[in-house]
Amino acid sequence: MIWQTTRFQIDLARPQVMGIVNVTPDSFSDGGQHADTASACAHCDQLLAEGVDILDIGGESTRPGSDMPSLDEELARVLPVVRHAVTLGLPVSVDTSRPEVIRAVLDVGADIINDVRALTWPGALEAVAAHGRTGVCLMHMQGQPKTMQAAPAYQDVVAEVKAFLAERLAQVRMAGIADERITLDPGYGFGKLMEHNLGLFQRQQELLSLGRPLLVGWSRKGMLGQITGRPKGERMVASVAAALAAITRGARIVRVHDVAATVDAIKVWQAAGLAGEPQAS
Ligand code: 7PJ
Repeated sequence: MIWQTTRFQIDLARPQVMGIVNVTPDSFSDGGQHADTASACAHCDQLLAEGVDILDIGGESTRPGSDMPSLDEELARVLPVVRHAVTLGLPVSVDTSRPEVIRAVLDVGADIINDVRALTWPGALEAVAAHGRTGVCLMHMQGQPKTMQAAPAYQDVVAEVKAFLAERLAQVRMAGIADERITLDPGYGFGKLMEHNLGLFQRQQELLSLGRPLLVGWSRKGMLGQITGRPKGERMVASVAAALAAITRGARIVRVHDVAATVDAIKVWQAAGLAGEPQAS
């Protein structure tokens, strides 16, 4: 399978490492250490040196309980970093839900829109559809970041996530976005308790029957803290293990903070024959 993006056709025969570049003062996992443009750009360079396949730049913290920045603030955070990242010769994804931000970053050459709200905000779908090749990741979330962990509830988490992604996939196709541009994400930690995350993870392969590659993010998330008892700064090993488990369960792109470690782990997984093309179950 390939993932069509603005400038690159990403070959998913090998699992791809998407490296996280947060440009937020309140980001979930790195305490806002890349909040200024220069350090975020330097972080892009660092991840490139570590072997990252795709950069994912975000200016809105979507950690549980967080507020949205203003549009101007989000643009001021993201645009200069995207301008730098597109000079590095690898696909650049931008984590945003706002149509104005989508248009602005596509105008400066971004390759992928990664939307935790699956292009549900008015105008977002049209902004992506207006570009003929831009890639998109559609993620499931129950609720909104501000309140999503207050009382997540599901009858059948796998069925509900799958139905949501199927519905978004249909809408996105109807807007004229070709299948090869689309990846799907179950949205671990987004309006999900431990039991929901684990239930979804155990049956992750069922999502492959939607026919699109899966992108997943476990990196440093709360559930890994619950499992290991470790604070955010000490979750690298847990995050690498989760990334490998996700690949084994059919994910083709893993969104991570710890790029060098994940790249090494995937090389071993591949050499061992454990990272082959996934099968739907
Ligand atoms: C995800 C994301 C994820 C996708 C964030 C964090 C919270 N985008 N953006 N999937 N998580 N596609 O990094 O912990 O899981 S922000």
